[in-house]
Amino acid sequence: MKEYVDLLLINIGQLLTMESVGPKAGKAMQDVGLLEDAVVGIANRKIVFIGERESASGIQAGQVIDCQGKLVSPGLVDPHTHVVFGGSREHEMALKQQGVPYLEILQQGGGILSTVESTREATEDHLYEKSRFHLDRMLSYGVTTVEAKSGYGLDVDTELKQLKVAKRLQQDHPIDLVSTFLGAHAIPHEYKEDPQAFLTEMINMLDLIKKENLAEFVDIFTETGVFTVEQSREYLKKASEKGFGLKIHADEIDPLGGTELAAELGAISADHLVGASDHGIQKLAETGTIAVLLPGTTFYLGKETFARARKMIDENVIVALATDFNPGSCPTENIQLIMTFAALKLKMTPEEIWNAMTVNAAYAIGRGEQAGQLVVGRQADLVIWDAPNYHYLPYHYGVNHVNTVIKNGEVVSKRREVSDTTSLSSKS
Ligand code: IZC
Ligand code: ZN
Repeated sequence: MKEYVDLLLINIGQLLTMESVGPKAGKAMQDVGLLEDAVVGIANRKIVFIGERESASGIQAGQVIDCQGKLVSPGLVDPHTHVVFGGSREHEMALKQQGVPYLEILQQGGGILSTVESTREATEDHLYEKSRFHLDRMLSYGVTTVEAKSGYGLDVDTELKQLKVAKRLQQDHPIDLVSTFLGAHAIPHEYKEDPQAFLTEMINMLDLIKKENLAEFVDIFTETGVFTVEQSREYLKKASEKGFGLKIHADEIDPLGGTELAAELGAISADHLVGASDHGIQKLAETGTIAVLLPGTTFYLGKETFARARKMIDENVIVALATDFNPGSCPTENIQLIMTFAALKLKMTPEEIWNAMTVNAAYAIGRGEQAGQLVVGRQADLVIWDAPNYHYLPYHYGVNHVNTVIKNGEVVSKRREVSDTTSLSSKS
């Protein structure tokens, strides 16, 4: 234990350490590593001790934060976002209200292709500023690590422009960004008659992306009218040979078998999974490919049926949750809202939800050893919540419960002075 720390958090009502030796499946997702009446010491941007109230006695601190009995957790991890994009798609709301399906809007040249047009037109600096704005908002909601996909260029120059924006933000913004190349997000109009040639063009970018260290993962939208399972297999195999980790937008709308493909190829994650088959779920459990569920999207697409999270957890699939923040199917940076959807629509318990947005989310983007847990020696990414306990967040919905966000040991977002929230609930 150190005698001097830069920052000392005292009087933590509930501390979720989320301590774990790996990603969690099944019953292990019920454990949140809860400590009550805890303290946390931070020095040189890292966590140097975690303990009970008494363990802070005699410690000198540069700054002390009295958490007044509040909940403290690791910074949240959002493992699936499309945060870098031009324009917006509010004009599609009327179409949605008329019942025009998402994939039909895309077939008509709207949807993703409308965002592609705006992103192609935007300068790199404009995209940078706009993405920064969205990231600031994510940080304000308690997110300290984010995955960011490209996929609104669908041509070499614009895809590179998006990836460069993500790289600059990784350097400049407090949030840690993990970059994914989603060049295979839709078929651009200039390749409408020859999707294979388009995929070849995207494959041909991979060496440069690797050389410039612009992405760690490669993703594809395996969906009716976009890319088939066979095209996806061939494409992802090439990406894997070039050393990229794999992700798939799998069985989001139609059950094509992207889930099985993700397991077959050893993808790090299979995302969406609303239409995942029993067999696909079993394969995820066997291979350890992480299920990243995105209930905010299912809600926003107006669907009745959500991903079968209960079955997945019962069958020992590793489940993570994300916003899917994007301008079409889930325009929200509010990951806390996703907690409520996960509770009410996926029937996940509060403990499972916290694991799915910390430990498991970090492993879903290759950051399991850096983020998602409060353990001595790790980077100090923490959130102090205006909440008396961890059950409170999924329950009290639609608002921002963040009091203070600490990223790498520094206070980066703070709402207001700590006030007494223990009176919000009879359970303190
Ligand atoms: O812009 O509509 N599903 N890709 C696959 C998306 C949604 C993002 C979008
Ligand atoms: Zn997505």
